[in-house]
Amino acid sequence: MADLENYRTQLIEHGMAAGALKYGTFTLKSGRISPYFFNAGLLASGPVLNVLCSAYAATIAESLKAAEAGSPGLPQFDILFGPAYKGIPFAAGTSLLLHRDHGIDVGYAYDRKEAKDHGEGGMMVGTPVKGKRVLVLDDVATSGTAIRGAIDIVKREGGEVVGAVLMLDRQEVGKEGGNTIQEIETLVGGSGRVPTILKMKHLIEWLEKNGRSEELKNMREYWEKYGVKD
Ligand code: OMP
Repeated sequence: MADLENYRTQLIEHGMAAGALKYGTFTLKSGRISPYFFNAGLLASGPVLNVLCSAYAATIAESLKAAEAGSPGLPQFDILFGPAYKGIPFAAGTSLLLHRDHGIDVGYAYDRKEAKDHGEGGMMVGTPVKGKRVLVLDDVATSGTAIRGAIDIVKREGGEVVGAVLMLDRQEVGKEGGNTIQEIETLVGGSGRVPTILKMKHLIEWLEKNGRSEELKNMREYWEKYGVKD
């Protein structure tokens, strides 16, 4: 737990230093106008990938342990699926660290944006997901459209999606008008099945600690409009 808290702070600070986490005015995929944006595609150096994938691996390991102890959490799984493009290096790095740091051995897989019509062909690369228990790994959830798309890809390929892990839960209202994460949890089997490294509340806590009052004001206003309580 202490490790995870440490990773959260590092991820926020590395994210800001890399220009991945920005404060300003941004139009989101869902059309919402947001005072911040986290572009995981800019988490693209050895040190920052180390922080991010270590955080994904610790989040997954902790959630598996919770479920083993009878609390809500992730069930055992066989394959980590990272949707193209941003999810590809993250799923590969996380499967490596699950093995090295946690003794958890799983395959990894990702999709192609365009089907390959020669050689092995098809839409998927990596460990075949057909008939396997799959954990979907994605970057950010706002209204839940992107993560639903990734889940659909795995299902279409015959995999059983048993959960999802996210870098950032923006803690917003979902497509069905409820809590996005709860909506996705229902889709993949229930409570505790969508652990996340960071939540919007962690970003707010960091801004509070660091006296960033202008950003805080905008974040709180946005939260009033689109935020959901835990
Ligand atoms: P939903 O599909 O609405 O959940 O939005 C999540 C997707 O939006 C992510 O997969 C990103 O493509 C993008 N996004 C970010 O990357 N970072 C953000 O802070 C916000 C969004 C967004 O557009 O909502």
